[in-house]
Amino acid sequence: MDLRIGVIGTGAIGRDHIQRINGITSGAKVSAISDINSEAGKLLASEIGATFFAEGEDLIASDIVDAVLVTSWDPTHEKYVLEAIKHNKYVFCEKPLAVEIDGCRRIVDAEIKAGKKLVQVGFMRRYDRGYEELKAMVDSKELGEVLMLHCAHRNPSVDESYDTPMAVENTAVHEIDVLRWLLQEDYVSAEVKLPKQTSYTHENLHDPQFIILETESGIQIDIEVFVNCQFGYDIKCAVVCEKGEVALSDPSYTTLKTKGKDSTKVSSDWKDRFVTAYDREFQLWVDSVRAENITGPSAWDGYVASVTTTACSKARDTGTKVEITLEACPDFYKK
Ligand code: NAI
Ligand code: NAD
Ligand code: ISE
Repeated sequence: MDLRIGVIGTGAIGRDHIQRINGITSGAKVSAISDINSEAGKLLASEIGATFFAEGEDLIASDIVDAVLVTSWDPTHEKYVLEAIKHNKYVFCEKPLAVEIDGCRRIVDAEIKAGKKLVQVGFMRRYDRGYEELKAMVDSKELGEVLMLHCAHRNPSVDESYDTPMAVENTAVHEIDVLRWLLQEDYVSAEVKLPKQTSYTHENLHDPQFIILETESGIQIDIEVFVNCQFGYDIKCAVVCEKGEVALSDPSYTTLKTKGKDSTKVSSDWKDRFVTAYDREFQLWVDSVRAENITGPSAWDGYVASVTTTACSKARDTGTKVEITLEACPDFYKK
């Protein structure tokens, strides 16, 4: 029987994941949905033949839901993840796991108390072929030791609800997770520079921002976050090593030669740029839930990301270099 998934939050990414689960993923179907906007939620439920729940908590408790997907706004993630753990149900939570360190810690503690890995966080870049190739190269040591990384995370534009802290907490959080996975090292310090601003930003958003992280072995990482870059969705990661450099290339199926020019398309958004990564992420999540052995980014990874984003936010607000101190990873997450 298919795994019956209940989805909380049916906005941009919730709808995208629903289509993925029902159309692409094998072994799963969306059985229930919930959204704070009940009119839109009910309409979607009738279109896909799912049951609508006005309250996320009722969806989680329902016996037509085997596993939960949380794709609602960031501040709502924690309560739904904790509720799913309470009901001993597997839960996939879009990033960030919670908006504050304490919230992530409550989830880690609840999961350890439940005695079973139930939580996976939506850090889909670990499933992107480009990052996988970077990791294989780094692990092989063919280019010697890693010394520096130069990264960029550019979105074409954001709306007025996107503010200064979100550049770190909602956007750079992807680099923060995937680079730690790539290097297998934690961070020891963070700095954030606020360069000259683009005229395309708004009052509550300093755009762009420039983040500098240092890892345990001294690797220096710079990340440009520029969310009103206008020209497209552009992700860069160049790993500089002792004997060479390995970098992501822009995924593209074709190039166009015309009128004296040779050009390739730039992705328009995250849905397009990471489509294959999301597809793989969901297939592997469903397979691992069915096998009762979760292998993807854990609640601990969500917690470490939050410790790091909090340090970045402090660095930005104080204009200083902020040290990052992490307690030892619990044995529960080393299994
Ligand atoms: P959105 O604003 O398009 O959708 C959020 C939906 O959640 C809305 O339909 C809203 O009505 C609903 N909602 C909010 N609070 C709710 C509640 N308490 N109960 C039920 N429904 C509720 O936002 P978007 O872009 O879909 O982002 C959702 C989440 O996904 C965010 O946490 C974001 O960080 C994450 N995300 C992750 C991406 C990735 O690449 N992994 C890409 C885009 C978003
Ligand atoms: P969105 O605003 O389009 O959708 C959010 C939806 O959640 C809305 O429909 C809203 O009505 C609903 N909602 C909010 N609070 C709710 C609640 N308490 N109960 C039920 N529904 C609720 O946002 P989005 O762009 O889809 O982002 C959603 C989440 O996904 C965010 O946490 C975001 O960080 C994450 N996200 C991740 C990626 C990624 O690349 N992994 C990409 C986009 C978004
Ligand atoms: C969004 O929530 C995502 O997760 C996207 O991957 C990211 O590029 C974007 O900046 C976020 O707002």
